Amino acid sequence: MADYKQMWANLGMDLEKHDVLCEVLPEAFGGVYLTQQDRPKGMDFYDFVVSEIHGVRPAEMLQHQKEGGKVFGTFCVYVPDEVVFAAGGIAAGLCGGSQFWVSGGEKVLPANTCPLIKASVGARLDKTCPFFLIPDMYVAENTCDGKKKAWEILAGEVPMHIIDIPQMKRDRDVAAFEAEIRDFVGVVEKVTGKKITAESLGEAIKLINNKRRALQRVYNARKASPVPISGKDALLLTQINFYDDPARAAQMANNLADELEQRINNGTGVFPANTLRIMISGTPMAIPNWKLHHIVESLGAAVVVEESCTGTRYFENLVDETATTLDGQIRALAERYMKTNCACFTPNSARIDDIIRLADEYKVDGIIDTNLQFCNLYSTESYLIKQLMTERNLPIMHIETDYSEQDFEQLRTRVEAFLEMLRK
Ligand code: BJ8
Repeated sequence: MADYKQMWANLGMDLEKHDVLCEVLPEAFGGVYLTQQDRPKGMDFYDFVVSEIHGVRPAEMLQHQKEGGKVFGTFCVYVPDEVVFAAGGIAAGLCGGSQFWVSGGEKVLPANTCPLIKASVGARLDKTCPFFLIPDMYVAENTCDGKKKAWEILAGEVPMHIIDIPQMKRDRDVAAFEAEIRDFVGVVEKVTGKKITAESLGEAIKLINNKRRALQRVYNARKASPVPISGKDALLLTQINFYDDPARAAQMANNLADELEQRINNGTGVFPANTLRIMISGTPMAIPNWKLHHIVESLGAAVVVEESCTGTRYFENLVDETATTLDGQIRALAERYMKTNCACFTPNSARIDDIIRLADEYKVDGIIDTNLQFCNLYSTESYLIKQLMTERNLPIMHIETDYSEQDFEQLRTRVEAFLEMLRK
């Protein structure tokens, strides 16, 4: 890795503590990723990004700020990145996925808070992640109780804009979200000092849609048997797409998709054709949370799809590109984002429909429905999901876990038993 020490020092990072992370991450990544056989060549780019994880993209963001641009850190897939890019800003997903940051969050949050929130708060307060220190503004939302209270703490650190996410999907809720996006346009214009026009928003909509289309191509390739890419690699691609430059992200994902489509033509896969095909549904897996995928795939099954915000929810729906006025574009954004099926909505039956549809499209043999510990929303929703999947004879197991390694062996045993049951 290039030397970024000065850049980190200028950001006010705790270098000593950060060194500990820099020591453990390559080993963890090597053990989980570099031991895989026959990985697509297109994954080299993502391996490089991980090898420079706190260097190369943060340096680009700082350069952007030096040139007068603004950076917005985001925490949820309901934040419309298009608005930020339309004003010449950079939007970067910030959710923390490492146990390393959890203790920092526990200093100020109740212990029974989900690890994603604790890690996100800890990464900022402990000053051990450049991504959390660079943004001019955080953009967050009130999807769950843990998040909305945590943002009040982080608001003491960074200017914060909260988007009010409706909890139902009636017409008036879509209209309310449209008004939220309109407000967000005003906030972004104020922070960046740039006017958002129908032209710039139209271009940003295409930019982000193109990234979504590229991810759709990669995921479509995962429908093939033998599957041409591991679930772990697909997850890494999606995780990196949250903060990479969107044009480059689309290009790299398209390059990977070209290779995967070629593999399908040649009948080449990373697992044998008769490998068990698993869907993982539930809470997002922020980088570097690869735990469950690693367990499943090291037991000889393939994760072929993720029904999550680090999976299909991130890219399945496109924004309508035909609107030519700002009003029309903002309406199109509201309609697109409100199609996302987060467990913070009630009812959320469209998520269950999605799981059934994805099980069919990706020809899955079994579903692992998972939630991060203390996530009441997804944990409660798992009851109905299990009931409805069982009615349809779709084998399913539920897992609640966190970022630690403590339950690794226990999870491994449970997943092994589930896979054994599927093999019978
Ligand atoms: S749209 S899933 S990214 S809120 S796991 S922090 S819900 S207690 S992450 Fe999410 Fe947006 Fe929904 Fe997606 Fe709270 Fe649950 Fe923790 Fe969660």
